[in-house]
Amino acid sequence: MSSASTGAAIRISGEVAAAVAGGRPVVALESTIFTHGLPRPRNLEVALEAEERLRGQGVVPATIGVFAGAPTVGLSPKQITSLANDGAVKKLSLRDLPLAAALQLYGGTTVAATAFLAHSAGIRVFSTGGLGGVHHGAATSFDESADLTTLSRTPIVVVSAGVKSVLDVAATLERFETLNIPVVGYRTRKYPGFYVTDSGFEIEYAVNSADEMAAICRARDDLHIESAILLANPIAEDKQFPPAELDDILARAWAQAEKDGINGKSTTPFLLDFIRRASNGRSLNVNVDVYRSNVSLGGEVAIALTC
Ligand code: PSU
Ligand code: MN
Repeated sequence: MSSASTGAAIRISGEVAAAVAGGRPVVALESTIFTHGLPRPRNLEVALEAEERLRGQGVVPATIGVFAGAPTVGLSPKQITSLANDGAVKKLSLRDLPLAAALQLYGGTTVAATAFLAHSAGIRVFSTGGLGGVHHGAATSFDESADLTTLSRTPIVVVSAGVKSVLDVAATLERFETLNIPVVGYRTRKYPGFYVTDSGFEIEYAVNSADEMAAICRARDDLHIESAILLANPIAEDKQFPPAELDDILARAWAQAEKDGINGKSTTPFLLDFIRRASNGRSLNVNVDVYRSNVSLGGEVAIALTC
């Protein structure tokens, strides 16, 4: 049986392809963070600033998303602008990529889809804000992000500030263990809670430098282990969201989500938006600070991997 090609190939920008081929540092960036995670117009500023930040470090940014059906590694500033301003753009996880390709859709890619595309393009480091994980009530709702299973078979380094406390952090850490996904703290053994410095859970290992992280990454590759390594980078204590206030907002966010019957891929954007509104936008500033710090650290790790 023969089959015609669908042409659903991954499109890699010339700049990213040349940097990967030349062994120069590249950091992948996701797009759901700016299509669904942050409100307009701040989303576009944050997306473009992340790229500039990396360039300032001598690192090539590779913002990843789906443009007119094409999974694209290294979106142009014009493409980023158009996705950031498009209210109808889709949130695309890994399972959605074939549908998006065949239907010529436009979308922001989640951590799962972005990690898959980055690794396919030969990129070794990916910076994001917070990872998806296990939602509260998952024992009955089965709501666990596809980020988890995808990262279990995608050998890349992912820099994040942990998972947001909107999630069940304890259950998420257990799933990392089951899925052979190591978690390494950056200068801490307290797992960060995205908006807050410390989620209240300990992790076993910490590194003090990007070089140490690069050594772990090389060892993983030498062993041909397929899973991602998570580098957990906490927000500075003086920049975190007040923890007690966050707990109160979260309780209200969950109650509202349940009342409104929110489920599936809408859950994470709903909760983030609720927190932003309930905090009069203060959570947004924390979100942006966290992301900037992860982007810079990802740049350092990418550089360390090329040395
Ligand atoms: N964390 C953020 N902002 C986001 C997300 C996570 O700080 O926008 C996005 C990421 O793209 C992540 C996705 O992969 O939410 C997880 O969605 P879900 O829970 O539906 O898998
Ligand atoms: Mn989900």
